[in-house]
Amino acid sequence: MRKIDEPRRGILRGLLASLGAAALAGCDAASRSSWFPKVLKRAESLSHGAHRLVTAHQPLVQEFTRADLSADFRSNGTANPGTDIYKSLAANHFADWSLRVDGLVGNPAQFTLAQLRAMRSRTQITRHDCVEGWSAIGEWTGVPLSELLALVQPKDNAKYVVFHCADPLGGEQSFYYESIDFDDAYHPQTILAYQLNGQELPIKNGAPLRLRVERQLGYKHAKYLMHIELVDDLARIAGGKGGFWEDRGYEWYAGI
Ligand SMILES: Nc1nc2c(c(=O)[nH]1)N[C@H]1C(S)=C(S)[C@@H](COP(=O)(O)O)O[C@H]1N2
Ligand SMILES: [Mo]
Repeated sequence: MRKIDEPRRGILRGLLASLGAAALAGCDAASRSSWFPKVLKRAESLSHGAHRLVTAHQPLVQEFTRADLSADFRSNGTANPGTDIYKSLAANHFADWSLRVDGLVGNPAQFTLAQLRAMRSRTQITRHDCVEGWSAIGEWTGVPLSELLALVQPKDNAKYVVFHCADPLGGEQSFYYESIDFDDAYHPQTILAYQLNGQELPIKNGAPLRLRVERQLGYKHAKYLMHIELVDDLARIAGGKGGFWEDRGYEWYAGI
């Protein structure tokens, strides 16, 4: 039988799980040899689907109860983007805001807040850890990033999800941005949050929409989302290191 290399074996395992053991039970050696190359071919074209299946079963980070909530979820970094565009969006309660999702996708799309709110939601009480030495526990509600990705259909060469934000933290042309890989993108606790502690997301915490990527440190949790871009390489974006703080020396991988 053909040798399978390690990364592909992981993908194949996910695919096999989805096909179900029953389908495999009746295979004799002869049929397996004609069936096997077909599965490999399909695994390649389905690599994001298979990846999603595998990643969806990764362990969750600890979740807390309402009794554990921090009295105030403090703001860090930008507390208000303050640009003319952001001010006019906020003045209209973000009714004119929409999230663009494009790049290496089969089906580029734009989502209004109302559309995001109508999608499947997840609520989670988690602890946020900032490298500056503080933590806070908050209850976040939002749409799983995996739901959005299923709609836009990532191309097989897409390797990272990049989050472009509304705040020019580094001066006029230097907007906050972040990026994650698909292990984090498909993780069940990775959501685009529009609520904090059951209320509309406050401006100080990233209104109208912010990323929660719970296995990562605070700076990965991009606030004030405007645009999500799927790419195969981070080198072409801003300073090339995958994030506003990464371009200034922080580690790209900030996870557990
Ligand atoms: N757009 C944007 N996202 C951001 C930041 C920022 O300044 N701008 N700061 C990051 C850092 S360092 C932390 S700790 C958290 C803070 O989130 P909070 O303001 O809700 O506490 O947001 C992260 N995401
Ligand atoms: Mo932070």
